[in-house]
Amino acid sequence: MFFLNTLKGEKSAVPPLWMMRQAGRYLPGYRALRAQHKGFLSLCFASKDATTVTLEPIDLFQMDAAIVFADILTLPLAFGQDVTFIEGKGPVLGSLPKPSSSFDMQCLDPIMETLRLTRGRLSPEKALIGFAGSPWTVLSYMVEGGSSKSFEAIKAFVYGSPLFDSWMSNLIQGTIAYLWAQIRAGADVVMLFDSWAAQIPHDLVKSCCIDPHVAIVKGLRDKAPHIPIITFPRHLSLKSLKPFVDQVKPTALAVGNSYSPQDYLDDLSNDVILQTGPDPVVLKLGGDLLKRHVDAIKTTFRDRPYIMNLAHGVLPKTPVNHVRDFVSWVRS
Ligand code: 1CP
Repeated sequence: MFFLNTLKGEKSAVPPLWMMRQAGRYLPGYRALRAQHKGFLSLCFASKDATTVTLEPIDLFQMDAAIVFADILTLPLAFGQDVTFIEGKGPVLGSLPKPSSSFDMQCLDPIMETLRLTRGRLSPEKALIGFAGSPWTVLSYMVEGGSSKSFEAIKAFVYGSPLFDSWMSNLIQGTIAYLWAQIRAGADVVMLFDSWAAQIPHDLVKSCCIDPHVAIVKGLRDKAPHIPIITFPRHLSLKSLKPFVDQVKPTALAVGNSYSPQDYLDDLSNDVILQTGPDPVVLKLGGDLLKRHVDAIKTTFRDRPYIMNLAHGVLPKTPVNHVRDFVSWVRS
C-alpha cells in the first residue's frame, strides 16, 4: 500500500496525498447527506451514511487515504458526558462527569461499523485512517464545555484541580482503547489530533502534551506494533517539537506552517516522516498561488519520504476545482 510504504520510509516520485477534513462541507454529496440528519453527530453515528461521506473524496480525487468520518468529541460520550453540535455555534458539552464514572466504549460501536464498512469498500491500495483527539485538546472541550478562545477554564483545571491527574489518565487509557478498537475494525493507520497544543503554557508542555503522547504511543505499540501513528501537535514551537519527536517517536509528524518546510527538515530527527501542505486559505484561493506553494513543498522534500496534506483542515466553501488542481499539481 503506497501510503503505508511511505510511512515505512520508502521514497517515491510523488508523495501520497490526503487532506484533513477532506470529507466536509465543501463537498456537495456531504451537504446533501448532512441535510438528511438532524445533527452532525447523527450523521457520525449513521454508519452507512458516514461510510458514503468517508469515501466521497476518494471517489472524487483518488486520495491515497480515507479518514473515518467521525469526530474527536465522540470520546467524551463514552465517559458519559453530553455532547451536541449546534448549527453556527459548534460543540456544546454538558458538565464534566466524575473521573471515576464508568467508561462505555460500546456507545461508539457505530463508528467501528463505519470503519468496517469503509475498509470493505475501499480499494486495497488505499489506507484507512482512524483517529482520536489528544488528551489536552479533548479535555479542553470537556472542561470548557465547548470551543474556547482564552482556554481559561482548562488552564485553571490543570494548575488548580485535584481531578486533573485522574482525568489525564482516564483520557490516556480511553484514547488507547478507542484507537485499538478502530484498528481492530480496520484502521491501517491512526492519527492523534492535538489541535490546541499551541495553547499549552511552556511549563505544562511535558505533562499535558509530551507525556500523554508517549503513553498513548507506547500503549498502542504494545497492542499493534505494526500500525503507524501520525501525531499532530498543531503549532507547537520548534523548541518543543524537538523533545516531542525524540520522546514520543511517532511514525509521522504532521506539521502546519508556523515554520518553513526547510526549518522542520533542519531541526527534526531524520527518522520521522513529515506530513505537511499548503495553508487551507491558499487552497481556497487556488490558482498560481496554490501551485507555487505546492511546488515549494515538493522541492524542499524531494529527497525525503513525506506525506502531502494541508497545514490544517479544508475550509468550507473551498471550490472543488481547486482541490482537483491541488491533486493534479501534487501528482505531476
Ligand atoms: O457539518 C458540519 O458543520 C460539521 C463540521 C464538522 C466535520 C466535517 C465537524 C464539527 N467535525 C467534522 C468531522 C471531523 N472532525 C473529522 C473527520 C472528517 C475528515 O477529516 O474528513 C475529523 C478528523 C475531525 C477532527 C476534529 N474535530 C478536530 C481536530 C482537527 C482540527 O480540525 O483541528 C477538532 C478540533 C474537532 C472539533 C470540532 N468538530 C466540529 C466542530 C465545529 C469542532 C470545533 C472546532 C473548534 O473548536 O474550532
